[in-house]
Amino acid sequence: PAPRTVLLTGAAGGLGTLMRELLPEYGYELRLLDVRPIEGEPDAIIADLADTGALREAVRGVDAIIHLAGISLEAPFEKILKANIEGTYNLYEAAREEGVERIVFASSNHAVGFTPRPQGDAPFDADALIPVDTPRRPDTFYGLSKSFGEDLAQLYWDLHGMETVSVRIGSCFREPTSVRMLSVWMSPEDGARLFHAALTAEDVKHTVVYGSSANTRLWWDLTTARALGYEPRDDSEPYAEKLIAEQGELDPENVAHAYLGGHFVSEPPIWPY
Ligand code: NAI
Ligand code: 15L
Repeated sequence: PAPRTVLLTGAAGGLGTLMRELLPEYGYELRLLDVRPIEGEPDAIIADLADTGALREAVRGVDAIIHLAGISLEAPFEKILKANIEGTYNLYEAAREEGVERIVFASSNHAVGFTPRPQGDAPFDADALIPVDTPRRPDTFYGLSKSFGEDLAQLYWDLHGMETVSVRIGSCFREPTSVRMLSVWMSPEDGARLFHAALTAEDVKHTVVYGSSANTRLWWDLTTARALGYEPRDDSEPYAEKLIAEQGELDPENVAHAYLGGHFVSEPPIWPY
């Protein structure tokens, strides 16, 4: 049966807020968790991913988990270790102990951020698109923690039969705000479509997918995402003219434009907390 009750970790964050708006339309009952309180959500579970007792209670009885909680930018290794590496392990252990069989893991393009982007004119040929099995090349400790999360998911499938869809999200915001985002943008509505597909597709084992809309300037291969039943409907192209007029085309000589991870490879944004 399709999962109904879903634990959404990181529910106070940007993507969590978007998914709180969009996922109930698909019939999900969301249980919310974050270390920060969520305005207007008095029933949300306020807990740190370090709190194994709270996690155990939070996952009890849910059909699936969408795991968004964690540090979403670059940070000192010790902080990434605690929130993203140990935190994700703690969540998987709680899920294993409570018999939760499906997790959707918010991985990131930064797990492969040091992969050179396709060069030349978009749209790129299918054989130029970056496949999901490209060697992982994290661009930050942050990206490294997402690489760990994907391996953890594989281990929990192989060892315990727990299924995960690891979604290497591009940039999921209301609108694309940079020329790079024209290639990696995932509209919130397509994000909800992809999470729904990841929650309901059968027999996913551990599947890695890229998370983006069907952008004209797409850099990566959406085949594994589409195989889950995901049909993206949006394309960043209507934003292209304005963004390129403001920012110029991507410059092949600029290191911050040369890789999938964009400016994360040279000047990553730092987690402010
Ligand atoms: P965000 O920073 O807005 O939200 C993350 C949430 O996790 C925050 O509300 C924060 O309070 C919570 N959190 C952090 N550490 C925690 C801990 N130890 N215990 C419990 N909660 C904790 O990030 P955003 O943009 O909403 O991203 C959500 C997830 O998706 C993150 O895992 C991020 O790495 C991933 N992602 C997001 C992308 C995007 O375009 N928004 C792109 C690629 C990946
Ligand atoms: C991410 O992984 C970040 O969490 C998000 O804030 C964006 O910076 C995104 O990648 C991106 O690559 O644009």
